[in-house]
Amino acid sequence: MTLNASVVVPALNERENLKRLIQELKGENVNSIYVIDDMSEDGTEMLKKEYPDVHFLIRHGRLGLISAEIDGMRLTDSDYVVVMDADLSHKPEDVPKMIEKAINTSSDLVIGSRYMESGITNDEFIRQIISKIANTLFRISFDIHLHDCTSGFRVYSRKACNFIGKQIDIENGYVGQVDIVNRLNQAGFKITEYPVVFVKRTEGKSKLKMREIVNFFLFVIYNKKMFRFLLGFIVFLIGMVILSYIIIHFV
Ligand SMILES: Nc1nc2c(ncn2[C@@H]2O[C@H](COP(=O)(O)OP(=O)(O)O)[C@@H](O)[C@H]2O)c(=O)[nH]1
Ligand SMILES: [Mg+2]
Repeated sequence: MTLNASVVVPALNERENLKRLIQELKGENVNSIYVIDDMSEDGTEMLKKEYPDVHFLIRHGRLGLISAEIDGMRLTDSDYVVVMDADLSHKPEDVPKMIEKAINTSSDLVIGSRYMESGITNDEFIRQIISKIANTLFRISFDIHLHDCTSGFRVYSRKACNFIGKQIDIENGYVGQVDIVNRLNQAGFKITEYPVVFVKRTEGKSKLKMREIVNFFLFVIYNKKMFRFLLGFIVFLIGMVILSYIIIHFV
């Protein structure tokens, strides 16, 4: 049975990865695949001829990861929209399982989670550390108790897509992933996770730049709760220093 679901794949210079991904996705019974390409220089556009049944949106210049995902959501009216990376880090075989989870639990967002029980990642050590710190800070700052809010492997319900499509000021870089989780959570949408196996890319390069990581930390720290947390921590440290001084000199 074909699932009433579309897959949206943001892609920037991922030609070889895309070929494999499209082949593998075709075995997973989704009803359409949308590739949102930001004028890649590696000939990704040529794949349009090779795969006439795949929809390609070629945008004019690098317009950003989250805007690519949202443009993809706007192009389809399927009940569910799966968003996944082009680099084969996200396994197509998890797609139907994540959709099933969305249906069975009436979730508006199912996050493919690397960090919940049974989730696995073989990503580079330093990337795992950054990703785990990012998730922990987000959890503390926004008080959202999920394991992997930075994951880009997701299933959205139509209702969630319509909601996201109307938001005009969502962060456009990688930090947009947590911005979306926060907005959906605040609006009362149901969010669950599904354990996935994340596989480190073997072809092409990551587009994650230092600037994106800094943006993420600024976003999390600017949130009032994190600001209060940091302020509390600094006051605590100053208090400890004063107390130690008093004990050493006067007691
Ligand atoms: N269309 C589009 N795709 C992007 C952009 N930035 C990243 N991507 C794609 O988004 C996905 C995730 O990016 P990736 O570099 O793998 O991020 P990482 O897994 O965090 O290293 C990949 O499919 C990229 O090709 C962008 O600005 N525009
Ligand atoms: Mg990747």
